[in-house]
Amino acid sequence: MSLSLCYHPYSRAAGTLWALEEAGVDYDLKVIDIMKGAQKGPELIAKNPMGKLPTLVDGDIVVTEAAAIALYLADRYAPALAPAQGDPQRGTYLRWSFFAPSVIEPAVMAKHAGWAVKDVSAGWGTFEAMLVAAESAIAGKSFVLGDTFSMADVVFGGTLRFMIGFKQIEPTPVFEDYVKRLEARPALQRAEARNAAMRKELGLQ
Ligand SMILES: N[C@@H](CCC(=O)N[C@@H](CS)C(=O)NCC(=O)O)C(=O)O
Repeated sequence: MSLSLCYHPYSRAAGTLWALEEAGVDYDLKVIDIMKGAQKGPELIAKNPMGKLPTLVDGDIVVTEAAAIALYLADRYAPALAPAQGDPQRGTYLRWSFFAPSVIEPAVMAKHAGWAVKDVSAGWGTFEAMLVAAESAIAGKSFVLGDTFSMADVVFGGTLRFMIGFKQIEPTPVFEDYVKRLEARPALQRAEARNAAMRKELGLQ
Protein backbone atom coordinates (compact mmCIF):
# COMPACT_ATOMS: atom_id res chain seq x y z
CA MET A 1 0.00 0.00 0.00
CA SER A 2 1.35 3.41 -0.86
CA LEU A 3 1.75 6.19 1.69
CA SER A 4 -0.63 9.12 1.69
CA LEU A 5 0.44 12.65 2.54
CA CYS A 6 -2.14 15.26 3.52
CA TYR A 7 -0.63 18.13 1.63
CA HIS A 8 -0.87 21.65 0.35
CA PRO A 9 1.92 23.25 -1.70
CA TYR A 10 1.84 26.33 0.55
CA SER A 11 2.61 24.40 3.72
CA ARG A 12 5.41 22.49 5.40
CA ALA A 13 4.09 19.46 3.53
CA ALA A 14 5.87 20.89 0.47
CA GLY A 15 9.15 20.15 2.29
CA THR A 16 7.94 16.67 3.22
CA LEU A 17 7.88 15.81 -0.50
CA TRP A 18 11.66 16.08 -0.44
CA ALA A 19 11.81 13.55 2.43
CA LEU A 20 9.48 11.19 0.53
CA GLU A 21 11.57 11.51 -2.63
CA GLU A 22 14.81 10.87 -0.74
CA ALA A 23 13.21 7.81 0.87
CA GLY A 24 12.29 6.52 -2.59
CA VAL A 25 8.78 5.42 -1.59
CA ASP A 26 5.52 5.52 -3.54
CA TYR A 27 3.09 8.07 -2.18
CA ASP A 28 -0.18 9.80 -2.97
CA LEU A 29 -0.93 13.41 -2.20
CA LYS A 30 -4.24 14.25 -0.56
CA VAL A 31 -4.72 17.96 -1.10
CA ILE A 32 -6.19 19.76 1.91
CA ASP A 33 -7.16 23.28 0.95
CA ILE A 34 -5.69 25.34 3.76
CA MET A 35 -6.79 28.51 1.92
CA LYS A 36 -10.39 27.44 2.56
CA GLY A 37 -9.87 26.08 6.10
CA ALA A 38 -10.26 22.41 5.11
CA GLN A 39 -7.52 21.47 7.58
CA LYS A 40 -10.00 22.05 10.41
CA GLY A 41 -12.63 19.79 8.83
CA PRO A 42 -13.53 16.38 10.29
CA GLU A 43 -11.47 14.36 7.82
CA LEU A 44 -8.09 15.79 8.83
CA ILE A 45 -9.01 16.42 12.47
CA ALA A 46 -9.77 12.69 12.82
CA LYS A 47 -6.17 11.98 11.84
CA ASN A 48 -4.45 14.99 13.36
CA PRO A 49 -6.32 16.85 16.12
CA MET A 50 -4.11 19.88 15.45
CA GLY A 51 -5.68 20.21 12.00
CA LYS A 52 -2.26 20.88 10.47
CA LEU A 53 -0.11 19.79 7.55
CA PRO A 54 1.90 17.72 6.91
CA THR A 55 0.07 14.60 8.10
CA LEU A 56 1.33 11.27 6.80
CA VAL A 57 -0.81 8.13 6.75
CA ASP A 58 1.07 4.85 6.45
CA GLY A 59 -1.48 2.05 6.76
CA ASP A 60 -2.81 2.23 10.32
CA ILE A 61 -0.10 4.64 11.41
CA VAL A 62 -0.46 8.42 11.35
CA VAL A 63 2.67 10.53 11.69
CA THR A 64 2.53 14.30 12.12
CA GLU A 65 5.27 16.93 12.64
CA ALA A 66 7.44 17.45 9.58
CA ALA A 67 10.69 16.45 11.34
CA ALA A 68 9.17 13.29 12.82
CA ILE A 69 7.77 12.28 9.42
CA ALA A 70 11.18 12.64 7.75
CA LEU A 71 13.00 10.66 10.45
CA TYR A 72 10.27 7.99 10.38
CA LEU A 73 10.61 7.62 6.61
CA ALA A 74 14.37 7.15 6.87
CA ASP A 75 14.13 4.61 9.70
CA ARG A 76 11.39 2.59 8.02
CA TYR A 77 12.14 2.89 4.30
CA ALA A 78 15.61 4.33 3.74
CA PRO A 79 17.94 3.16 6.53
CA ALA A 80 20.97 4.31 4.53
CA LEU A 81 19.84 7.90 5.26
CA ALA A 82 19.99 7.45 9.06
CA PRO A 83 22.79 6.27 11.34
CA ALA A 84 21.62 3.01 12.97
CA GLN A 85 20.60 2.89 16.63
CA GLY A 86 23.78 2.47 18.63
CA ASP A 87 25.91 4.35 16.09
CA PRO A 88 27.37 7.40 17.90
CA GLN A 89 26.70 9.49 14.76
CA ARG A 90 23.02 9.11 15.61
CA GLY A 91 23.59 11.71 18.33
CA THR A 92 24.63 14.33 15.78
CA TYR A 93 21.83 13.25 13.45
CA LEU A 94 19.15 13.63 16.12
CA ARG A 95 20.66 16.80 17.56
CA TRP A 96 20.37 18.86 14.38
CA SER A 97 17.11 17.26 13.31
CA PHE A 98 15.50 18.37 16.57
CA PHE A 99 17.26 21.75 16.42
CA ALA A 100 15.22 22.74 13.36
CA PRO A 101 11.69 22.73 14.83
CA SER A 102 12.67 23.33 18.46
CA VAL A 103 15.24 26.11 18.03
CA ILE A 104 15.42 27.54 14.48
CA GLU A 105 11.67 27.87 13.91
CA PRO A 106 10.72 29.47 17.25
CA ALA A 107 13.82 31.71 17.28
CA VAL A 108 12.84 33.10 13.87
CA MET A 109 9.21 33.45 14.94
CA ALA A 110 10.15 35.16 18.22
CA LYS A 111 12.40 37.66 16.45
CA HIS A 112 9.91 38.57 13.76
CA ALA A 113 6.87 38.63 16.05
CA GLY A 114 8.77 40.68 18.65
CA TRP A 115 8.07 38.23 21.49
CA ALA A 116 9.60 39.48 24.73
CA VAL A 117 10.85 36.26 26.34
CA LYS A 118 13.70 35.53 28.73
CA ASP A 119 16.31 33.73 26.65
CA VAL A 120 17.40 31.67 29.67
CA SER A 121 13.90 30.19 29.86
CA ALA A 122 13.04 30.03 26.16
CA GLY A 123 14.28 26.75 24.71
CA TRP A 124 15.40 28.53 21.56
CA GLY A 125 17.65 31.04 23.38
CA THR A 126 18.36 34.05 21.20
CA PHE A 127 18.18 34.48 17.43
CA GLU A 128 21.89 35.34 17.34
CA ALA A 129 22.92 32.25 19.35
CA MET A 130 20.73 30.10 17.10
CA LEU A 131 22.59 31.39 14.01
CA VAL A 132 26.02 30.71 15.53
CA ALA A 133 24.95 27.19 16.52
CA ALA A 134 23.36 26.45 13.14
CA GLU A 135 26.57 27.50 11.33
CA SER A 136 28.64 25.31 13.64
CA ALA A 137 26.59 22.29 12.52
CA ILE A 138 27.87 22.52 8.95
CA ALA A 139 31.01 24.72 8.99
CA GLY A 140 33.88 22.88 7.28
CA LYS A 141 31.64 19.97 6.30
CA SER A 142 29.50 19.03 3.34
CA PHE A 143 26.56 17.85 5.42
CA VAL A 144 25.44 17.54 9.03
CA LEU A 145 27.21 14.16 9.30
CA GLY A 146 30.33 15.32 7.43
CA ASP A 147 30.71 13.84 3.96
CA THR A 148 27.54 11.76 4.19
CA PHE A 149 24.14 13.15 3.31
CA SER A 150 21.37 12.04 5.69
CA MET A 151 17.74 12.75 6.49
CA ALA A 152 19.01 15.28 9.06
CA ASP A 153 19.93 17.48 6.09
CA VAL A 154 16.37 17.30 4.81
CA VAL A 155 15.06 18.45 8.20
CA PHE A 156 17.76 20.89 9.32
CA GLY A 157 18.85 22.00 5.83
CA GLY A 158 15.29 22.18 4.56
CA THR A 159 14.39 24.51 7.42
CA LEU A 160 17.42 26.72 6.81
CA ARG A 161 16.73 26.80 3.07
CA PHE A 162 13.12 27.82 3.68
CA MET A 163 14.11 30.55 6.16
CA ILE A 164 16.77 31.92 3.80
CA GLY A 165 14.35 31.77 0.85
CA PHE A 166 11.79 33.79 2.82
CA LYS A 167 14.48 36.24 4.00
CA GLN A 168 14.06 35.29 7.65
CA ILE A 169 17.75 34.32 7.90
CA GLU A 170 20.69 36.05 6.19
CA PRO A 171 22.53 33.79 3.76
CA THR A 172 26.10 33.68 5.09
CA PRO A 173 28.66 31.96 2.81
CA VAL A 174 28.50 28.79 4.96
CA PHE A 175 24.69 28.66 4.69
CA GLU A 176 24.73 29.52 1.00
CA ASP A 177 27.22 26.80 0.06
CA TYR A 178 25.28 24.24 2.08
CA VAL A 179 21.97 25.17 0.44
CA LYS A 180 23.63 24.88 -3.00
CA ARG A 181 24.76 21.35 -2.15
CA LEU A 182 21.23 20.47 -1.04
CA GLU A 183 19.72 21.94 -4.20
CA ALA A 184 21.94 19.65 -6.29
CA ARG A 185 20.07 16.61 -4.86
CA PRO A 186 17.90 15.04 -7.58
CA ALA A 187 15.28 14.19 -4.92
CA LEU A 188 14.94 17.85 -3.96
CA GLN A 189 14.62 18.80 -7.62
CA ARG A 190 11.89 16.18 -8.14
CA ALA A 191 10.04 17.40 -5.05
CA GLU A 192 10.22 21.02 -6.16
CA ALA A 193 9.00 20.08 -9.65
CA ARG A 194 6.02 18.27 -8.13
CA ASN A 195 5.29 21.20 -5.81
CA ALA A 196 5.34 23.54 -8.82
CA ALA A 197 3.04 21.20 -10.79
CA MET A 198 0.64 21.05 -7.84
CA ARG A 199 0.61 24.86 -7.51
CA LYS A 200 -0.25 25.06 -11.20
CA GLU A 201 -2.93 22.35 -10.96
CA LEU A 202 -4.51 24.23 -8.03
CA GLY A 203 -4.40 27.53 -9.91
CA LEU A 204 -1.99 29.05 -7.40
CA GLN A 205 0.47 30.56 -9.89
N1 LIG B 1 4.62 21.44 14.20
C1 LIG B 1 4.10 21.21 12.88
C2 LIG B 1 3.61 22.54 12.31
C3 LIG B 1 2.66 22.31 11.18
C4 LIG B 1 2.04 23.61 10.70
O1 LIG B 1 1.99 24.60 11.43
N2 LIG B 1 1.52 23.58 9.48
C5 LIG B 1 0.84 24.73 8.94
C6 LIG B 1 1.23 24.91 7.48
S1 LIG B 1 2.98 25.14 7.28
C7 LIG B 1 -0.65 24.48 8.95
O2 LIG B 1 -1.10 23.38 8.70
N3 LIG B 1 -1.40 25.56 9.18
C8 LIG B 1 -2.82 25.52 9.09
C9 LIG B 1 -3.51 25.77 10.40
O3 LIG B 1 -2.87 25.78 11.45
O4 LIG B 1 -4.73 25.93 10.39
C10 LIG B 1 5.17 20.59 11.98
O5 LIG B 1 6.35 20.80 12.24
O6 LIG B 1 4.83 19.88 11.03
